Amino acid sequence: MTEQIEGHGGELALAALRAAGVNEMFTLSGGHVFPLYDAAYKTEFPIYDVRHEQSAVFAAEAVAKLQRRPGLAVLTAGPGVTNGISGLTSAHFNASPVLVIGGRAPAFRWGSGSLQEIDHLPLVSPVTKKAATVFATDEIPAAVRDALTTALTPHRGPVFLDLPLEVFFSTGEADAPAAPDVPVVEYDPEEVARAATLIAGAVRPVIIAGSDVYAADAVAALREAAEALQVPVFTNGMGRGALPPQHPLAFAKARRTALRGADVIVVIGTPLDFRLSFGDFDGAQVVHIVDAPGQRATHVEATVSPAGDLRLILSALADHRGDREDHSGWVADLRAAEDAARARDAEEMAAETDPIRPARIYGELRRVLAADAVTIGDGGDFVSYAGRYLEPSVPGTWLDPGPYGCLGTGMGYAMGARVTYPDRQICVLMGDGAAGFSLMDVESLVRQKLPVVIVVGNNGIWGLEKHPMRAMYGYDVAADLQPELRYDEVVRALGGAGETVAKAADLGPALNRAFDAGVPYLVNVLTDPADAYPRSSTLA
Ligand SMILES: Cc1ncc(C[n+]2csc(CCOP(=O)(O)OP(=O)(O)O)c2C)c(N)n1
Ligand SMILES: [Mg+2]
Repeated sequence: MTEQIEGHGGELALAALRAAGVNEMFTLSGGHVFPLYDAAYKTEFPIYDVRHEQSAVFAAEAVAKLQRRPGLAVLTAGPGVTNGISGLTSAHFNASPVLVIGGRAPAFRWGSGSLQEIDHLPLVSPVTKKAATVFATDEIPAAVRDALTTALTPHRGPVFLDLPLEVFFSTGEADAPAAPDVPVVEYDPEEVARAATLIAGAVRPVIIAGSDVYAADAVAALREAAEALQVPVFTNGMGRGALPPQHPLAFAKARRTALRGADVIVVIGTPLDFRLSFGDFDGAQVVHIVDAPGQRATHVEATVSPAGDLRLILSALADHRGDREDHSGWVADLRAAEDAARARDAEEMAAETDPIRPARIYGELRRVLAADAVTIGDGGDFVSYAGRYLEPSVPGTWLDPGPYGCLGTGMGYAMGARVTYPDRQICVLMGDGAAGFSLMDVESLVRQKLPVVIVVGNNGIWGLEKHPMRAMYGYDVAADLQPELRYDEVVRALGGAGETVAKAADLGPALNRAFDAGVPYLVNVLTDPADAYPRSSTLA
């Protein structure tokens, strides 16, 4: 007979969460969710609390992204849940297995006007894989397990459950929950064979690998496939670092040359979206390898689009034994373009300008960041530069907001990263505009002894908007911030530490102090407001 468990709704939910390998919750207090706190408190399950619900969801998302297991945010009914919606939406775009458990006004008097009474489901359904209300206490463990199974099944994504007050606080019993049993998405070997033949027969093939490759734990298989077929690899999102920068097939800076010159472009584990010119590559054939059939592009037709478990598909590509074109000339051409771009970047990263340009900050950061440091980007131009100048060499160390591009991930992602890696360097690269969304959560980090380093590129403007608006209209509005604002003093007031840096020569020592501080530390770098990240169009 299956073992039975008994307890209130919080205890039953926690049993299922533990069984699924969830190790912590991120939350902001609300009476509707007290039973989960009670269950956690009594069994020493870690609770991390924040100052805005979106930070709780972003923290859960960072855990999910980095650890490839469910991240949990617990949000109170009504405004708690609605404040979490940008986080849920980001998780939706990033295919992150996040579970949000919401409180909910009592079901027995629904419609009578209880405090914070709103039906969350219509609000969260469009941005979750599954959203449901659990109406019986006994059903909570099965509902949690089902939700987590859905979240973890490729194509992954967030899920939402809410529990009416009386369901949460009542006592029930259920079978002891088991871990989710995540199905393997089977691929069509025929399609993979066609893809392999196309890539092997290409003269100038290119691979672009994205976040789902890391999420599927397919990094080693990617490397094997690239090596077997001798294809240069570019990465984005959580795919960054999949091949170390020294690898002969690892490329970052020759992307434009590669995409213009390629005859076959293999896009793996990332959508054919605006970051990849919507899959339109001037006549090159496209192989789009996705983790589930629903991820195949509908706006553009790939030559072949295998769908299924990415590790298995990439291993099958690595095993391809047919004829192969010699790609060495193509790889050498790209290497020359890469080296030339690298030399230009090196100059910019060493530039002695006054005011400081963002490139120099990254030049200095590269000296102090350890290989396994987690870097987090939250901002506009300042983060575009981070993407260009920082080169992750360990997979799963780069957290950008993803294609939804939501500002405000910074402190939440930092919290999730610190909880994941108590001993690594965690470094948030933040625009001064972005800082406004989450800096108050430095208080949460200080209080819960979660030190991180925050480097603010302080140009006194919403740079990524101001420059394009000026270019478009000849003037700009709503794009200025207070120049030279002391964000470091904000962090000090919240119990952390920091300093302002105005001269390039002072950057290195400041960063060293920051990583040695042992408390949240903000390095407020005054940068040149005239500096604009070179891009052809921001609205494409
Ligand atoms: C929540 C949210 N609001 C607005 C935007 C639009 N937006 C994108 S980048 C940007 C400017 C960011 O400014 P800052 O963080 O100071 O970085 P900078 O570009 O100045 O380096 C804005 C407002 C967004 N992406 N997300
Ligand atoms: Mg700015």
